[in-house]
Amino acid sequence: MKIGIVCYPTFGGSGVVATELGLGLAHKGHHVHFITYKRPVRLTAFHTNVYFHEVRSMDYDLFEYVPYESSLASKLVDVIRFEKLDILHVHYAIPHAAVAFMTKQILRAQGIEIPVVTTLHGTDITLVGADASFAPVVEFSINASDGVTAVSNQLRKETYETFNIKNEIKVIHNFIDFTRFRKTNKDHFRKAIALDDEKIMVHISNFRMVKRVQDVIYVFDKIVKQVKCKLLMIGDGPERKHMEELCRSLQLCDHIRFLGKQEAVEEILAIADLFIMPSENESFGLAALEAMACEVPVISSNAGGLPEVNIDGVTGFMYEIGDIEGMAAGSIELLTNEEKLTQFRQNAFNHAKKFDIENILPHYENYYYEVINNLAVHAQ
Ligand code: GMT
Repeated sequence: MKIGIVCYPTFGGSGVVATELGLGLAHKGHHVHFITYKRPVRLTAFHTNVYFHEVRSMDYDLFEYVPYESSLASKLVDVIRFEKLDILHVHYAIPHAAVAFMTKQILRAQGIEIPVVTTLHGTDITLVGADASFAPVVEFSINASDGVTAVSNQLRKETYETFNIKNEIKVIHNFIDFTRFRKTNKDHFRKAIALDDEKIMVHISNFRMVKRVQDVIYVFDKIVKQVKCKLLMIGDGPERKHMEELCRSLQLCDHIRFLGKQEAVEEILAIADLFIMPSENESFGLAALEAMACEVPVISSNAGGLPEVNIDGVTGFMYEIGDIEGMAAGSIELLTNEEKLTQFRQNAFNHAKKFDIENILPHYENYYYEVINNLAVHAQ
């Protein structure tokens, strides 16, 4: 197949999933065209069958906001026509599903029918999409897609609860590439970060409010009073400055390191003993799955789709949102019981295996064929 993929090219989960999916499909022989405003962060090396089309918007004094949607639609029309794409897969509904609709209409006027699949990732429904400034467009463009997928059962449910959706939404869980995410020996790195008798906790996020990063710090404040431990904070975003101030006021600076955005997160996960994700909302929690693939158990909230990833009492522990006492107690329990920690590490890895890209990728491939065939049948 010739597949077009539209996504955010940033460190965010939706862009990561879109890129890994495209690379996996290319590896299986499909031709994959990424169309976005910047090279996706995980699209680093040259790959046969992978193409990147950069969307450029013309700047003009009149534009207070550059109309990226128009530039993206124009680029899509061009790539779909000339590369003869079979299907267009857009990740994150805003604005990509609406742009896909516009593209579809323009191509239809030119006698070309392009099937569109929209994948819902989370905040495009739960946080941003539900806002009145986007909701009518999101609802319309989900209904106008030829196929719709959600990354968890919970996100599918919330989408039906939030909008008037007439389409069937198929759940295809996020996945992990075990050739990249696996436990490797990084002892030299561990020694540079922590003393031999210290444990290492890791948090990875975009430091937005929804991640409740302050809970990570408050939980760690309780842990460090009982366990020799370091905390690595990976990522960057609007809350980072506040979090650094909070660390200073709690006098935790000697124990916490902010490492900013990192590309090789698997190298950091390789030295971690515990991963923490106390989010207010999380449609899936890809960062938690990446940790589990590297044999790192997870302390998390029970928000959104997290119970589909982290199994309470097996791959880690799960608590109500904001339960700082509980999260600290669960962390201490694991960090002070080597036998239990080893068992949870193994359980985390075993559960992550269910999300192996090898198992999930065929679901997308089959779904593409189904959507293409349905459209062809209706066109007859
Ligand atoms: O977590 C974010 O804020 C980034 C966001 C994105 O769209 O890039 O992540 C969402 O999509 C990820 C990939 O499907 C999911 O693993 C995250 O759980 C989801 N984030 C939220 O629902 C808050």
